[in-house]
Amino acid sequence: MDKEVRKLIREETQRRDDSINLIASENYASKDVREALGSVFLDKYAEGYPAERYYAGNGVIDALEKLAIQRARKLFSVSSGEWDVNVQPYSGSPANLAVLHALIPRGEKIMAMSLAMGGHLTHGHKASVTGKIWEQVPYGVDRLREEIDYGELLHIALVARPKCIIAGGSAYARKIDFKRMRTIADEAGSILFVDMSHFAGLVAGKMYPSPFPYADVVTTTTHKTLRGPRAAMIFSKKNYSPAINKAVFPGIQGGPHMNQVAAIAVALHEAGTPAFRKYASRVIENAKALANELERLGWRIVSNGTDTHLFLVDVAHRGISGGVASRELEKAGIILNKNMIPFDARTPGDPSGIRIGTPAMTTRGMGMREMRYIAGYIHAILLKKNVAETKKMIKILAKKFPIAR
Ligand code: DSN
Repeated sequence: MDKEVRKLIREETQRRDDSINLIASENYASKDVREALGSVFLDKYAEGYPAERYYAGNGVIDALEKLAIQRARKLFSVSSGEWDVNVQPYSGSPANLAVLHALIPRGEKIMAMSLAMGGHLTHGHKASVTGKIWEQVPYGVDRLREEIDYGELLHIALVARPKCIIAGGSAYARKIDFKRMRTIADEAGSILFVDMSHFAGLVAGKMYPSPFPYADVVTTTTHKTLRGPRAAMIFSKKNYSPAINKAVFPGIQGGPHMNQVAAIAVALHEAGTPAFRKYASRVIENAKALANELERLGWRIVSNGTDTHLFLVDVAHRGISGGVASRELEKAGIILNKNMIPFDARTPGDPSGIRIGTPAMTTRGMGMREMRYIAGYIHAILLKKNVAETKKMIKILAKKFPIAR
């Protein structure tokens, strides 16, 4: 293998082993998922869909894509009579773009949680192409509880009459009431589009409400709580799927990355096992334990806690910016990201919060006891107490929970 790249792989492996990863959107895929990614499927062109390819030699590829689709339906308990699945999106951003491109005429309104309140860039933020082609009608959380106010959402939807309403985001710690979102979408005459990227693994593990009984379209990345490869899927009701399939290919993408599709199939199988269900439950248990301990140590947790794998800490409440907090923690071996909190008085470049997630460390085998240690380490580093000693303890703890190879 190329010496320089091998050296970098070794360094990255070391960095990971030595640190505690609390990035809410990251996880560690299994050896089987990685093997599928590096398999022969990586260099085959397969533009088109099963039995309708533009290149020859795709018999096995067709079987692979159909297997991934069948496993996706099985995992989320959706029927082939009602739902189609597209497993070709390269990642979450093209998946979301494809849905909008397929279903929403240019210039129309899409209603979504604003990025600053916990939404996602590709839900119509002005810096994203989705915010340039479509007009975002933002919604957020209420000031007091920092949770979605469904009454306000209904009001916004009835005034704006958006073509679609997007549920889901990247920094919202509470359960989303999909049934109410459905009612609101129906009253406003909107499509209900759920982006479950963050919590898909929790849905698969039956630890979070399923959006499928209520949504028209569901997108998800496959590498977050679902613990698969960097890729995405789109589930759509039959009446929407022809347009969505065309939007993915040839609308936005060329040949699908069939090694990703193979790895998705592996991950979907893994996510259907009893062990994964236990994993999903522990992810949430760990997030709650970490949030509770931080709260006990005097840190303000946005929305007072979490129902999921992630939560936000308002570090500005103690006079520290999110940027400084994430930098200091990184130096000590705790990896997470700075994040805007609802109604943030600071800027996205250096916001008031940090986002903390437990999927990765739960995969490495940590439990609630370790979460309490980590809370103590975060507390010590941010308040500059026993920094040198704490750094050592962080490294020792991280090393006790190596990444499976
Ligand atoms: N960047 C991802 C996250 O961190 O939530 C979403 O795309």
